[in-house]
Amino acid sequence: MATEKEQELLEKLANGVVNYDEEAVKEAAQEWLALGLDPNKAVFDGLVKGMQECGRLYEEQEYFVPELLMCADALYAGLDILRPHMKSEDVGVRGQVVMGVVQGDVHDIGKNLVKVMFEAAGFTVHDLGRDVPLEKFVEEQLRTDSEIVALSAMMTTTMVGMKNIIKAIKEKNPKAKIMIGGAPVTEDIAAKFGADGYAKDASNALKDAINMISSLRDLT
Ligand code: B12
Repeated sequence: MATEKEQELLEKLANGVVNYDEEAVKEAAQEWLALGLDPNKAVFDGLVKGMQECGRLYEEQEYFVPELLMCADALYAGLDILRPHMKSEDVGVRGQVVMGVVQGDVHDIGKNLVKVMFEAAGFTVHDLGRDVPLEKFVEEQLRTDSEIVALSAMMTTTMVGMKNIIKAIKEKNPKAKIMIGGAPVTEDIAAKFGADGYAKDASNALKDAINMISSLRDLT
């Protein structure tokens, strides 16, 4: 249960994102850390909650793209402060992951949160950024010999591109494990596209990645 102070700061973080008030977000993030509270909670129960509300306002046509861009800036201002303090328990497994948002899609907040979780657990992340062409994923997996490729898509239109990326990677390296995610992606879609895994959020993504790497190491 969050204390009254925690609740107040979580609301300040969420409202700061919704009202694209970078200063309020920064203040709340700093105060949160000064109190020695868990930064993961501030990110997921504060910043991300605020962004979910922005999505609702966009759907109701109260917000448009310019507002969403400012909300994203406010979220990133908070994440910049909290990220260096985010920690995860020692998960005992480490690996390399190629990560990116698929071609045509610039929604990178979710991907960056998955990255934060992976890095906190000691994984090496080769981040290709957003709007990444198919062949970049294939090249980077081969170049780095990463065990996992993590693909993110936030639009139904761009999600379909994942199928071709999965096929191309598997052709070049059948051993590479591919996990996909993003709001429109489901377990069913992941199975249909031939992915090895799907997770609905960043902490489940990390759990899946640990399982995938453990299973690969059991094979060798
Ligand atoms: C913020 C936002 C934007 C910002 C993005 C800023 C940025 N730097 O990311 C901007 C303003 C740029 C934007 C633009 C557009 N957007 Co927009 N946007 C959103 C919004 C409101 C929030 C997305 C978000 O950040 N959520 C918060 C994060 C934390 O959640 P998440 O991304 O889902 O990530 C979590 C999980 O999905 C998972 N995950 C994510 N990736 C991965 C990867 C792996 C491997 C795994 C395992 C898990 C995983 O873990 C994450 C953390 O827990 C959504 C609304 C919504 N309901 O999602 C619309 C939304 C995604 N956008 C939409 C649209 C239509 C657009 C535009 C086309 C609008 C326009 N007319 O121009 C453009 C497209 C630009 C492009 N080519 O990509 C639609 C997509 C509709 C659809 N089904 O296809 C949505 C759903 C809004 C809506 N209801 O219509 N958008």
